Amino acid sequence: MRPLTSVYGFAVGLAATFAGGTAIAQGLEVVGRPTPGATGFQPAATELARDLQGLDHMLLIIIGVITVFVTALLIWCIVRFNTRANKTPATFTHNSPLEIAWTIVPILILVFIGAFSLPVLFKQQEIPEAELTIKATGNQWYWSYEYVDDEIAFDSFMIGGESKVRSPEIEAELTAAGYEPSDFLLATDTAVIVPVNTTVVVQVTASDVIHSWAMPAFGVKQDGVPGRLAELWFSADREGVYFGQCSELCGKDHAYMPITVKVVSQQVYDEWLAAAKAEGGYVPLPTEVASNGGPLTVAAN
Ligand SMILES: [Cu+2]
Repeated sequence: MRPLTSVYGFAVGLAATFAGGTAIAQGLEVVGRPTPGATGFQPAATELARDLQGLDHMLLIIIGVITVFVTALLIWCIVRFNTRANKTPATFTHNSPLEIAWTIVPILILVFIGAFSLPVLFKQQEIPEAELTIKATGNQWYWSYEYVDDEIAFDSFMIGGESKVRSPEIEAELTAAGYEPSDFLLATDTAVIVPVNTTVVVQVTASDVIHSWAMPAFGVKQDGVPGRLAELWFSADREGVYFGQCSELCGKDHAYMPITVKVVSQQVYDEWLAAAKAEGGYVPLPTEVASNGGPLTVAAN
């Protein structure tokens, strides 16, 4: 009986994997994208994102306990001390031990939260030495990227950004670029290509109004302000395709300037970089990239 159930479980798991839409774009798994109806976080692909999500879960527990405690206290007071249950109310106005307690306890809770949240904040804000520096400039309504040490620059427009309405033509365009039709509003014609496990520093600015470069799965979001150069950093530890969006209301097409990042192996990155340098701008990733990020090789036998 047991082998049969495990085979069944395996089949169900396999079916779920495919039905669940482990979408593959250009040989890379789409890891970071919003899920309709979901309320949780996208899968964390950086230490920063894991820290943020851990902090959020811890805060949820603390908030939950406090909410339950206050609600229970409220209900107890309503039931125990209403005029019918408590005909002769007490007349005291002070209770020093109680007042000291309800001042000290919240302070301790805040200090406890601060002890966990400040290190997370500092880790985001203290920019480490960059192994790769990319300048991201927000424009109305697209992003421009410069690989500052490699003299490559390109713009990144939403696929289907001209009409902004999902149509069979745009779906065909998405499919041709290696995306799912449901990646409409997220996929861009070019992508930020970065190697896995590499400290990437993104210098964020803008040319016209304030924009914001945000990548949920990396746990980063930074406003791009015209005339200023702000920085964010990440080191993605999982190869794949990640989607983000401009996160500062920047005009009528704010919703149509998404961000696509592809995290690839060092080898694929080096090949891409050489090709992009030779071209003097963006080149697509080699389409035959195996899901492990390495070049797809055909067995010789
Ligand atoms: Cu914007």
